[in-house]
Amino acid sequence: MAKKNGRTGGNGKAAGEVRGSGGELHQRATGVSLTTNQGVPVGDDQNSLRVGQRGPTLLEDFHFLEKMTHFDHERIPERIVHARGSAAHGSFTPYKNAARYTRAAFLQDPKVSTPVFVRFSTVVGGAGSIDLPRDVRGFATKFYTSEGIFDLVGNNIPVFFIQDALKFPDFVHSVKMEPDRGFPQNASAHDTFWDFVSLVPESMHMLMWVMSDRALPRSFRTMEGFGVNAFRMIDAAGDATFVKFHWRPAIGSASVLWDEACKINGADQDFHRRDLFTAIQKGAYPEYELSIQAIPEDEADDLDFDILDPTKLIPEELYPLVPIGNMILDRWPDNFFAETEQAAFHPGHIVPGIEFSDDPLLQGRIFSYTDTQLKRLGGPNFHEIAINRPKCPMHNFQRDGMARMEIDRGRVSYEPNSLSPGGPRETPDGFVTYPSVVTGEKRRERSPTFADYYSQPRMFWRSMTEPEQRHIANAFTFELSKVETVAIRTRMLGHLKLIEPELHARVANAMNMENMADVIRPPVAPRDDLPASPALSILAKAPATLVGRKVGALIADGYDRALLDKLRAAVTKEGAMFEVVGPKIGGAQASDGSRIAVDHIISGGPSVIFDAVVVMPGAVSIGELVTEAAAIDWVSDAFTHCKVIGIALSAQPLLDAARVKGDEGVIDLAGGKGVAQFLAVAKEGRIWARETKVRGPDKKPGTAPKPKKQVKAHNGRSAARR
Ligand code: HDE
Repeated sequence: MAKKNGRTGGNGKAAGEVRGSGGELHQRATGVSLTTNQGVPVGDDQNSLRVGQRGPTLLEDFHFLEKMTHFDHERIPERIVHARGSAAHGSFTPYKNAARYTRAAFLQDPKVSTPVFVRFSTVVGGAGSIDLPRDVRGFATKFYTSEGIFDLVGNNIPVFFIQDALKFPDFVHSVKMEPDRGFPQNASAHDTFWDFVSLVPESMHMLMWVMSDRALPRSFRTMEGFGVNAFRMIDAAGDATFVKFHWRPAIGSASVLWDEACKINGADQDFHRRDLFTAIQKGAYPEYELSIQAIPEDEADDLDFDILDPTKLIPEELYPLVPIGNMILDRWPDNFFAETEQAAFHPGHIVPGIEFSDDPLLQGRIFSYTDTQLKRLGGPNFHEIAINRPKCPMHNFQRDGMARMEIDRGRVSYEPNSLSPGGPRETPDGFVTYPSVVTGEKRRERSPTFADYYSQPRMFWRSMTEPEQRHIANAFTFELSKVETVAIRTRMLGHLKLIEPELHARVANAMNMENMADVIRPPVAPRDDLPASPALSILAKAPATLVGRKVGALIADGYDRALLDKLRAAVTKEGAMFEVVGPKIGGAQASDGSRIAVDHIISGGPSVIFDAVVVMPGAVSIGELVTEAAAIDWVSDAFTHCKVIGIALSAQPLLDAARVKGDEGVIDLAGGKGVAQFLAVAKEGRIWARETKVRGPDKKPGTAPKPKKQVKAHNGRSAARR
């Protein structure tokens, strides 16, 4: 066969080009042979083996059979939940010795870091679905500790829908696409989901979270994480403490608005994946602090709610977070499939010093994850896949099975044995289960301590700032308006009435379904005395910062180059990213004659992908821009999404076309202090006062606190014992 390198010009042949027998153009020789998976050099990768030139293909074409079989199996079954995920490598370093709580080796020495692999995910949609549906996010961390793998398989919401693992298949079936029609993909706004949850009142607390801004994170980098279930930590003396795990993002939490999410999904359906990738690429490494809430075993019974009930949380104001260490994610996986897709997380992967509680959801999870891996990863050897392999020594007598990688040596594959003197043995300081005492009759019964379904949802509502309450009411309205069965809507209205009359009133009013709520009798009357927990609000504790955020500037011919340079420098100095948007990808010409390329064209970089924006077209191009729908949308979306907008004088006609009214968030960049003022206001986040003017009919003056102001907090641990 010819080995010459060929180049085409149009559809013709370049001079000296040689085609192979399949008509393909040959590439430059590399000295590396293409082989089969058995290492056999392949002579022809263009033509299958057939009888003559036009006859049937032969079954003996082992190269074809191998290649096609491999291809046919290139996709493994996606995860039944959490199918769409994005992951990164990094490391975890404890702040100090946590021996007070646990003997876990990776939590003892601040000089020793532990490698981690973190996978973030949506829950409901398939692997190719959008990044910004209204949904819970998974936050699963694999710690490769010196004593084995510890998987902290958490979510970005601290409670869950159900109390018993037996109900998980029902819950997931209800929220996934409906089986007869195959839609909706990745949306809870449909009848079967609301039918199920409205019949299962334990889901009310989680519904409040899922209807809140928590379900629309701005980025994986601005998302909290929670272990949800109670675990135990065991110290060197064998004493136990109940713990709840919390991750806090270093740059603070942030979310997007629903309308923004809908538009982002259109503009960039890989929004979160791209954001994580880009941040790591640019060295803006995502960072999270790991904390625990530590509840001594003898105090657990005095809590208002059962520590084993995963639909309840323990307010931080009662048991403050104890910071344990810091995690930095600094490396994108080399191969998405090999690592992100094949990663097998499991809440049952624990290390000495960390143990389970009897939470009935957690107990069921311990079975489900192994079972899932067997199916997804094809057999019992998934621990041998590179991403799942422990980074400490691993020896036992398990053998064989599908896709065994290890070539086990010797005649001994059992224990005890005397024929393998150097073989693995039990170690006295290995894992020994904490001897908690369990008594009782065998029963299928829920503990009455799990029965208060409405008090914590009410506490959650009362802990929100006014914009957050507005978003919750709007989300219920949106979702229930998508429910076709009226009886499901009226049932849900009955629950909302029990959670908080004000919430019910807003939703019923927005749906024009007042006085239609079902009467629902709660097994335990909702409490009215739980103090608000400000820690539950994103806005009440939002830091004033631009670190890790993204500012976009809309330019066009005639823009002010000096202003753009000044902005870029100032924004970058704040730790934010700066991107430029213009009518043509090749760039725009500044008033001083210089030209820079832009990062996005206007329709390709809509303002929804930025946290704050600048509108600075030139006088010469403004006439064209005001007739360009994408440019008008760019500005009007930024305004209705309550973003801070910096403007150059030349922008006014475009602002008029976008019907932007001046307010405290529309900032004139002219003058020496313009840029500094823009940054100062942008750090504060969105202009919430604008929201009720441009969106949302259901704002009612209520008792809700304002963002940034302290709401009435728990007044100490004694509150737990009332
Ligand atoms: Fe999971 N969950 N889950 N889950 N879960 C899975 O395991 C399950 C629950 C969570 O990035 C599955 O490998 C049951 C709570 C995350 O790969 C499956 C119950 C929390 C991920 C499974 C729960 C989670 C999963 C599907 C109720 C937060 C993705 C694929 C009893 C604390 C991990 C897989 C990754 C994945 C079962 C409830 C978090 C089916 C039975 C509560 C982050 O085994």
